[in-house]
Amino acid sequence: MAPNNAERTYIMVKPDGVQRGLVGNIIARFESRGFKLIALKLVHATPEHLELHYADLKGKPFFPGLIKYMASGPVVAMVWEGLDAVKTGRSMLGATNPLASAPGTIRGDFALAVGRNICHGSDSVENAEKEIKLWFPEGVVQYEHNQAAWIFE
Ligand code: IDP
Ligand code: MG
Repeated sequence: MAPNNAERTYIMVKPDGVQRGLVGNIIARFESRGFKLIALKLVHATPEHLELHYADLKGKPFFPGLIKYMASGPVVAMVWEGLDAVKTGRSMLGATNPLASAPGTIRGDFALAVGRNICHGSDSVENAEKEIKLWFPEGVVQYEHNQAAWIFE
C-alpha cells in the first residue's frame, strides 16, 4: 500500500496545557516534526460536547471528573496531517499516565498526574475522523504545504 501522507489526527491542548502556557510548545513540536496544520481554534467546550468526545469512557469512575476538568477552561483544538499522523501523534504525547510517559514526550516533559495530562491525541484513524467531525463541523483548511518534498519520499 502506498504511504498515506494525508493521514489526519485530532490533537487538543487541554485546559491545563492552555493555563500553563504550553500551547506554543506543543504546536512547535508538531510543526517541526513535519506535520501540516489544517485546522485550529480556541474553544471553551460544553460538558455535553465533551461527553460526546469521551463517549467511550462513559461509566468509568473518573468520567465525571474528566468532563469537569475538560470543561474548566478553553482548549486548543487542532488537526494535523502527515504520514502516520495518528500513531506518531500518540508517540509524541506519551503514555496516558505521566508516570509511564517517557521524557521527551509531551506528557513526559510537562505532566505528573493522569487527570492533568496536558494534551489529547486520537488513538485510531477511525476515531480521528470522528473527532475531526465533532470539533470541526465547518471542515478543515486545504492548502499546499511547500515543505512536503523535503519531508516525504
Ligand atoms: P488517552 O488520553 O491517552 O487516549 P484515555 O484512556 O482515552 O487516554 O482517557 C482519556 C483521558 O481520561 C486521559 O487522557 C486522562 O486525562 C483521563 N483519564 C484516563 N484514565 C484516568 C484515571 O484513571 N484517572 C483520572 N483520569 C483519567
Ligand atoms: Mg483516548
